[in-house]
Amino acid sequence: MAEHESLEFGKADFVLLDSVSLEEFMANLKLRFEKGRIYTYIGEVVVSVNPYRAMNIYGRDTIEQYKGRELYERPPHLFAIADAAYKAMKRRNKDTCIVISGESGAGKTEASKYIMQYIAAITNPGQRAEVERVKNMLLKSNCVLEAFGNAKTNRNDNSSRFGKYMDINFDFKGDPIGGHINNYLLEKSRVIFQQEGERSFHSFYQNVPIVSSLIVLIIHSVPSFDPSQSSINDGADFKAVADAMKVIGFTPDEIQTVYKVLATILHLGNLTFGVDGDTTLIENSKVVAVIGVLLATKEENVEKALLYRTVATGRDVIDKQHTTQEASYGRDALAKAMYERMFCWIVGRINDVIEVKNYDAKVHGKNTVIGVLDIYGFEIFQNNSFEQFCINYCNEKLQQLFIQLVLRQEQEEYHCNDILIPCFLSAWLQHKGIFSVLDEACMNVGKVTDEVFLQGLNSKLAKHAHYTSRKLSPTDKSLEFDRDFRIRHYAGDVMYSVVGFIDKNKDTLFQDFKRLLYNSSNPVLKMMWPEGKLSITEVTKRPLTAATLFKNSMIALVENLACKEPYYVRCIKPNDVKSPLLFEHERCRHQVEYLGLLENVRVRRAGFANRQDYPRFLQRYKMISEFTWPNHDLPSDKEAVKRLVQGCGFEHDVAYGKTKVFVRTPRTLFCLEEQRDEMVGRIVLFLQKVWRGTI
Ligand code: AD9
Ligand code: MG
Repeated sequence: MAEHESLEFGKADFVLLDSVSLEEFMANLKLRFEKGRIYTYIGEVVVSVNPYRAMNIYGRDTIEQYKGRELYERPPHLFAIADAAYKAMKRRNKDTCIVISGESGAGKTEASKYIMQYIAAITNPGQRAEVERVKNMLLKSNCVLEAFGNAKTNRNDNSSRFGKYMDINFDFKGDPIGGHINNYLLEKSRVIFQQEGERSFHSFYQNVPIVSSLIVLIIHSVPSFDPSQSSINDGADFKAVADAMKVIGFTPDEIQTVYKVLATILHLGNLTFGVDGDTTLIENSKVVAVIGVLLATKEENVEKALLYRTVATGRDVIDKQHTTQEASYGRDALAKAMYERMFCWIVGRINDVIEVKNYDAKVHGKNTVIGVLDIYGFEIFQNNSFEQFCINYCNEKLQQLFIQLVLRQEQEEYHCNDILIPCFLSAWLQHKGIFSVLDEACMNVGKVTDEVFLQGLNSKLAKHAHYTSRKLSPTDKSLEFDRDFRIRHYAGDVMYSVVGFIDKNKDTLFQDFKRLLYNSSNPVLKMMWPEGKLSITEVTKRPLTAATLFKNSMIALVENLACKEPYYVRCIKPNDVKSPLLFEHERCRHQVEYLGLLENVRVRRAGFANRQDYPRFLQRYKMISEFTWPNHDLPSDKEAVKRLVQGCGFEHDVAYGKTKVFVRTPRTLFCLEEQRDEMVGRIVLFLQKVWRGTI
């Protein structure tokens, strides 16, 4: 019996459970996890449980086993999904996408890397140099983006603090010829603040030796920065990142500028302000001198940008002095903005190198795409702020898309093939309104505070079943402070503190800083800040808020995914202590429920496990029936398929749509596959005998 059918490892597809109940689902998931079978199907969806240990299942030999195979021929694996997406793209010219979801630490980023490695391994059999170059760039880009966009959090030592969608473009031969990365909202506040036990972005720690030496060289001063609490091998990672940046084609000047930006941010962290009478001043002015050197600008320009703001009043332009509070706000905004801008610039530079150039579809055929989505997972921390709200909103959006694409799409397919299935869909919440209340609050003239925003939420969402706050539920003990509000997300209740929402949404960076950076004599830095070119009188437009930008980028992302053929990986985190042995039942059950996995199984079971159009089905199985091998004389392929199925005795498990045949359970497919294997074996044997002349 094939391994994927063996009971010892549980059911390889949840559709095969004897009955669909949460208990059975959980028992199967646990059994498989304990037996080291971390992947299980629901039809074509892969459910993955983070093993928290190195698994010997991603090597060259495993890749070979999955290459070109059908989904059900091998035990469940990410490679099978990657191969299915690849086949759909290559054989049927479909743009596909692989959406990887699950909460923080569930294994999304690791999965996305294995998928990319698989695609790289199975393509370019002709070893074309240009394709090899592209593949190498795509793989190397992961390493660079992780260094600058990931950080240790209390949920995950390598947590993605940005969302990433990567398109891989293929030519008519099915070889990668380029790609494009879209990045979504980096959690830049981490640059200036980390919760207890967390770290800033890996890049700061990896580059400590080089950044420090750079600073010592310049001014003999080292920023106070604590690179401790490292469970991560920063030294080795540094080498890998430096190498990857070189391979991608970052110039030495560009790499130096990156170090200088990191060093500047570290120094900004040491900068403090004081007052002397009416004058705001910088207490440690030596730091300003260092920053001036690092940014290739005059010390006095740095000082002025930190202490004054240029404002236009009618026709006059005046320098208005900051209060210490404003100056501190400006300093932090500068540090965050410099990091974010550098990150986006790095993504842009990678895109310059990997983007498809000189591709003429008329000459080369259609350029098809596989998209891989790896975002930050749903998260709840001790303190949750604007960033968590955006991250959780993003996860909510993707969950909605899953319902729409996987659950609803199945239904639609049966409808248009005149087959009806019952509806098991549950209604998930849509978080409408919070972003617009936030934007409204930010638009107010006069003093806008977080409290005003909270009042807005309280009045707009008072009747919303999924929203509450201390004001609305004064007796609720969990809402400890006046500033707290709580949202019931699909994946759990999250308490947010309203503090900082307005500032983070407005995301103001004084124009003076933009001009400072644009006027740097370092051309790389200057390039990162083109808008600094505008003078104070030319800047009129109010920039879009962070919430609006994020929401728009999410809408665009969802539209992009929705027009591709989707493949899903649903990741589950088995415990909170990163243990390879612990399957925390309650924790896993919660994830199974909110991911809608049981609904997924029900829809799939009530519907059909597999569907193929008649010619494809016939092509694959025609050798197992005397009525269809080598050719049939029936009036249509549909009739021929019916005849074939009758002959095999599977009629009870099959339904016939207008254009497609539907097979209810994978077991039937396994049997068909086995019979096919046997027949192919016999045919080969027969032909060998013919050739040898023994027949
Ligand atoms: V977050 O939303 O970015 O915070 P992810 O991306 O879901 O999160 P990640 O892939 O980073 O989680 O996995 C977390 C850790 O689990 C990894 O650093 C590995 O130590 C571990 N992991 C995850 N998947 C595997 C795997 N297939 N094999 C071995 C794994 N270890
Ligand atoms: Mg991740």
